[in-house]
Amino acid sequence: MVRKFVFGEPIETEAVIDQVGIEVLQGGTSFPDQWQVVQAETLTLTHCMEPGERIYGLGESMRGINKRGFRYVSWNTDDPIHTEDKESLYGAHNFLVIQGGVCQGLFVDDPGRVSFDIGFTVLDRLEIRVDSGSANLYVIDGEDILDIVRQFRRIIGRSYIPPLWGMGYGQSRWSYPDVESVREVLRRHRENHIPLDAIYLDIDYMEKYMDFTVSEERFPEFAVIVSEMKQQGIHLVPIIDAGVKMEPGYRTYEEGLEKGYFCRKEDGNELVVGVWPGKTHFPDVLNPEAREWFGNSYQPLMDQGIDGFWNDMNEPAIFYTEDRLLDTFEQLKSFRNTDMDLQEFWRFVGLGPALQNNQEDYTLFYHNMNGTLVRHDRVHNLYGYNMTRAAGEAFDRLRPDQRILLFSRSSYVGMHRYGGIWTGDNQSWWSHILLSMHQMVGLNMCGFLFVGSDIGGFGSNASEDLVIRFTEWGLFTPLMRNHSSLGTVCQEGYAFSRPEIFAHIIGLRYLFLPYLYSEFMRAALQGEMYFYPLAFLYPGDEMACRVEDQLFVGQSMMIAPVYEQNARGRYVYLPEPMKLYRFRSVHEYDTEMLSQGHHYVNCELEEVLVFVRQNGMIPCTWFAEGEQPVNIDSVLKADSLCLMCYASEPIRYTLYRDNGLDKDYTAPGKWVSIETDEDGQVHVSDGNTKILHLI
Ligand code: MIG
Repeated sequence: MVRKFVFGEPIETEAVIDQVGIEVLQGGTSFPDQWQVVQAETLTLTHCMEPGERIYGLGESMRGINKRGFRYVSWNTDDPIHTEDKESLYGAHNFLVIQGGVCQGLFVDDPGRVSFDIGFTVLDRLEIRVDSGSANLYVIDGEDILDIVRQFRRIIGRSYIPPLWGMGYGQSRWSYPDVESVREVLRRHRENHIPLDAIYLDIDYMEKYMDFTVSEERFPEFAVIVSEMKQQGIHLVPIIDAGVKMEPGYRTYEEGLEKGYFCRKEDGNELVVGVWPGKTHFPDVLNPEAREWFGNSYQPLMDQGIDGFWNDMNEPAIFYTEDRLLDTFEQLKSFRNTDMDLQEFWRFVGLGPALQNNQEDYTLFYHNMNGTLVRHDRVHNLYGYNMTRAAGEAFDRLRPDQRILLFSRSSYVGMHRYGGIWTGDNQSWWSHILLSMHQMVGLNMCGFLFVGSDIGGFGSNASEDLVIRFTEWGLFTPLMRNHSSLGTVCQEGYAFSRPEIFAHIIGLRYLFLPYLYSEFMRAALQGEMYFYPLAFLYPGDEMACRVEDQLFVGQSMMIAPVYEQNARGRYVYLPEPMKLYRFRSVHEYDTEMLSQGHHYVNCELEEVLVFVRQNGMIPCTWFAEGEQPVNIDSVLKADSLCLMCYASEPIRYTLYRDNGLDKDYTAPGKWVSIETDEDGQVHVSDGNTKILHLI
């Protein structure tokens, strides 16, 4: 049951799109009594948490899967240092579920600043503060957490589905700045038998960082390059930044200016922001007309054969504004006659850093929302969402039958309908493998299924073993992309001493893909999770509820990645007996039966652990002896499957199979039923699929 409580004068975010069956109530009245509500200038909700209550959700945020014990602030921020004290990252996902005493979901739909103090200031107190004082609060009651998630997902609409090649392995780097370096990335992957489907183009492919342009010098005849890559099974995926360069003669700039589609200040002038291209304007993607226009700007690249994009800097990130810079010059003057005391010193050195993402800058400009001017800080968390929506809606208009790859850095609930996200600038730190595992759960809960983190870590120098372990986790994330920053060591699989390890473990992605894709589609079409924490599947098992470093991928497969330096194994907890597969390549593995309870399992650097649940079945691509996957075609062309199974009785699995390109997701014939009978024989409902082996 979903109830909507309206407080103050909420802003319509279009996060919730299906209002059918939702009871609408005015704020305050009959609000569930486990909450205390205070409505003054801000709106505050307080709940006293029982010792056994766990709080799940909040999408992309720091810390554990159970969010108890910290304060989180929804305020989309470009902050590349994800240490555990950070309250805000790139997204605002104000959905949480209380599990334990009560079982209740709550979505705080407000695009301004919202904070969640979950036992941080006071151990057992959960306090939610909505700064604007207005919000639509959706309260969801259900049988259990999965039921609540399903109801929430129904009202926010179906998740974005990428083309299947977008679930292949992608290699990225800031930057592969010219066609030669792109060709080399491809060549070295193929030489080392590391499968690859996509190469990402970071900002240097553009002409002077101007969106929708391509450098003639570094990528001459771009369309020819794109098609040359396609012929070799590679998709090029360019980045698009939020800021549009102020450059006379540049079409996007001239058009946006002429039509009044850029964000303006109170004085009517466009806000001038310094980002990568120098002086830029922000397209007003909250204005439906401007959004349509900005979306159409992707077309020229699509006409050159591009079928995937990633949207960056859309918090929106501000290096500095013209206004702040002038103000800083003024303040600098006051240091002329300084007596050089320490207060002065701190004030002085603080002037530079205060330029970046300055909160005041977010109060300087306005959005035209259906004729009403709304100051940016009131709707800050909607920017990345609507930039990506601009693209997503344009793709639906321009290429109605084709799936286009799309993911974004910044987001809000609702953006999950248009694209996926990556978790931004993580670091080559061991702790960030675990962080990524934690983030996936909260993200899945609010519909973000096509998600992943920069494999190997974006910032800092990566070591070979770290990238290997990171990849062993990343091969289960729907978006599987290795990406790293300018100025750090190269971290492509071939850049290290043992490229064969990368070939083997990345190959496993293509081995498991029939199952991973199927679970992805089930999650998208039925409002399910893709990654489940153990607590969601075994809520009655107290020990299972405590586990935060193992996840289920779908309901048949449990994973327990190794995320510690020098570890050659780890402890796992099994809520029920399982069959462990320890993989070294698509051909090499051993198995072990494990009982319910705690175990220490070995896992060498080049090994990947997969646990199959009782009566679970995991359909995999069948690779003949000596055959190694090259790209997604190796999966699509294979008409045979092998099954990882753990069953003592007949079992059944429904597998989603299609060409990975069309958008008629629910057309008949896409779900294939695979059954085993009493004699261990396998039956498939679709004549084209052969099952070769039970493994
Ligand atoms: O200010 O385009 O998160 O993935 O490589 C940095 C350069 C801008 C931030 C993105 C990162 C990307 C980088 N960008």
